[in-house]
Amino acid sequence: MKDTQIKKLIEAEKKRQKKAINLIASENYVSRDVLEALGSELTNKYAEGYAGKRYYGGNDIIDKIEELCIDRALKLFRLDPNEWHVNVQPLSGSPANLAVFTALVPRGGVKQEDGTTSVAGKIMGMSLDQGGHLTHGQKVSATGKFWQQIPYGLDPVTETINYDQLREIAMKEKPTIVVSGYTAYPRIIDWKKMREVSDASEGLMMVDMSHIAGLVAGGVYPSPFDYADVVTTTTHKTLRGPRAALIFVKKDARELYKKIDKAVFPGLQGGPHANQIAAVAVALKEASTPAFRKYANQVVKNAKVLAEELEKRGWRLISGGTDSHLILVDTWNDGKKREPLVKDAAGKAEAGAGAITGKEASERLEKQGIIVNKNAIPFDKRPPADPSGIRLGTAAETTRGRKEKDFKLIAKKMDEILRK
Ligand code: DSN
Repeated sequence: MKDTQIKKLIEAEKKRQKKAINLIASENYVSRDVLEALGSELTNKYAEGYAGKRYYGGNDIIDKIEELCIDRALKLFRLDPNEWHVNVQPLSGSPANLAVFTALVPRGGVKQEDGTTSVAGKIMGMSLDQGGHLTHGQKVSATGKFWQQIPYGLDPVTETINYDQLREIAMKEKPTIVVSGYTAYPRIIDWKKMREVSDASEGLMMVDMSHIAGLVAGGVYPSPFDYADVVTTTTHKTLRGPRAALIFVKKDARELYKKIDKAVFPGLQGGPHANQIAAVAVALKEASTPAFRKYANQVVKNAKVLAEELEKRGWRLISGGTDSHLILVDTWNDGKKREPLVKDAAGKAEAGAGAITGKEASERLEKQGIIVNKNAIPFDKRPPADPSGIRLGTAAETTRGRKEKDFKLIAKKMDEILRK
């Protein structure tokens, strides 16, 4: 590279990534093949439209790449192309979710043929502070400005989803769409029960499986495809691909997929990024191998060990543990030091873990080379910029070959850093 300034910064970031222990739950390390596809000449091509229906010439090869990506996406999640459609063009997760709502949820303030003005449809989504994502209808996101969010949260005692409560909200509010799949929820989601919630409102069921897509592909987390109408996912978290997103849509008489394709292009995007689509195709092929299944299995095993080892040392975990790659730790514990749980060799108890805010915890860990993100915990009394917890994930370090014994050491080190 001739641009020495950028080259130096890339080298510095490479070095940082190599040295750090990366516990950011939404990050991973892609293969050389994925990087090669991303950095290829495919970036030079404009391809507005869809395969076989482009607005520019010279797209025969790009068509083949997009079709291959579609084929691989459906195969990976064991979907029949007669029953499921997938759009592989979304640039990332937020535009993918925006495209779904643009296509399927009525907007307010639009003059109708009969002279009346339309009322905005409702998106039922988990609140941000309970583990939901910005694009599931939060006020600060376009999805909360153009549509009305009907928020839901967790049970305050179990810190898990109370499906009966959700059904009641859905029956009362009648949202157009109910969104599940979260950004900070460590447990298995009962898709069948989420279907019942959508049915209670006679609405659509959308799953944003961004965090867990690699686990679903690897067969270690239940698949939402038996129940959902629409499934979105980013491709760069547990799925271990480039930054991009996919929208899967059930194909039936409602023809929702036609509306969604139109919302992606020309609704919200221009030319798709062919290099990104090729890189997604590479990642999808990698994710269909036995090695990836083994990887996904190890991700969950590692998360369980990390959770157990932290809990053993007195750290409170939201919902008491994890079923996935993700752990949410209440480091603040309402400002109270916890009872000591670990005894040293002489039988003397160590100081109790906590209380430390999420911000301070993440800063302290970073200074010692462990990267996490501060995170709100359900019913957090602290502000989002300095919340009560941290979020951890095992996908990235498992890619680097770390196993249970390594995560035991990581937990020990984290405890030593945070306890001081
Ligand atoms: N930023 C991603 C996450 O960390 O979950 C979601 O957008």
